[in-house]
Amino acid sequence: MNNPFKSVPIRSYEITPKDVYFSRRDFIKAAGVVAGSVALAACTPNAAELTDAPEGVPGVLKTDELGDPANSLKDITNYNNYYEFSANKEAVAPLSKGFTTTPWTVEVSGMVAKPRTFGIEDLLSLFPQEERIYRLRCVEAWSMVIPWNGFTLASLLKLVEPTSDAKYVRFETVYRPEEMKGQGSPFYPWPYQEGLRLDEAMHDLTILSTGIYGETILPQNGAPIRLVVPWKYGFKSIKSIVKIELTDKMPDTLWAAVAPSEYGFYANVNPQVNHPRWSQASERRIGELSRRETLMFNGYGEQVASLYDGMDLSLHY
Ligand SMILES: Nc1nc2c(c(=O)[nH]1)N[C@H]1C(S)=C(S)[C@@H](COP(=O)(O)O)O[C@H]1N2
Ligand SMILES: [Mo]
Repeated sequence: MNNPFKSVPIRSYEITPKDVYFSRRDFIKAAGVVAGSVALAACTPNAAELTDAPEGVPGVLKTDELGDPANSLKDITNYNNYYEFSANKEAVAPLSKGFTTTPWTVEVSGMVAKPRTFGIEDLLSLFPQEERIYRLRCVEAWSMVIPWNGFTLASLLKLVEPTSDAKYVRFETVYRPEEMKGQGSPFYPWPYQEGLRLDEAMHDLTILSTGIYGETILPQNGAPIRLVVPWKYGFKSIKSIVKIELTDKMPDTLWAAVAPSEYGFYANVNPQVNHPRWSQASERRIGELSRRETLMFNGYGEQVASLYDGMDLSLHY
């Protein structure tokens, strides 16, 4: 075989239409050309990227508001950080297969006028589902573009009516060591927990997600419900949530407990503030060969920078 990458094992997510044939931008344009796009779809391993197409009609690649193509469903569901299952990103999908997600309840409590426990089906029927195509920037300096389905966290919080004392929101992942072998590790303070300041939680960009690419979200991505905060490092986007608590104290977080000098409470994506062990100035977009420059607030600065007016973001990392 005449494989130029012979000496290097190639993972499927590193093979993109660009490597195979021509650029993804040309690919998007070509999607309008029936014969061309069908031929290309046939020779690209990322054919799952073709979405929204009625049967027999060539699909259109989903893009975020910067024009960046969404990652394939295959990449999104096979390269995951989910330490409850494994610290190996490629092992999470097989290990989380069959994880029990029904029945499932989310308890919303603490400093609220109307505490309530929701069944997952209540959440799906109470709040209209939207699609949000967001970049997810992992603190480990890789990123993906993911078409989420979900609803704003604000719509849920408004329903339970936070009291005037509430300043923060604390989130907790399910604790189920029988099904999640990683929770047997003594090196982490389980269950996973995370937190947001109340104004961050109420921001319209902050969503709870129950789906990806219009399909029910899979266990590896945080089924049946997970947080997505697109201007923060991925670890803030806590998976498989069972508890949401309004509080007046800054919540402890799993990663800050493990390594406080590396993982702060804010965790805003910031190319100027490096991780103590590596640079945050650039990132590897899964599916691309050359690195990209990391954008301040992951490219959502226009919407969120004012939340941090007057704060020294190198101190409040
Ligand atoms: N409960 C829980 N939530 C979690 C994690 C985890 O290990 N456990 N990993 C976080 C990290 S580091 C990232 S980058 C994202 C990855 O989300 P994805 O696998 O859906 O892309 O989930 C976050 N949420
Ligand atoms: Mo991450």
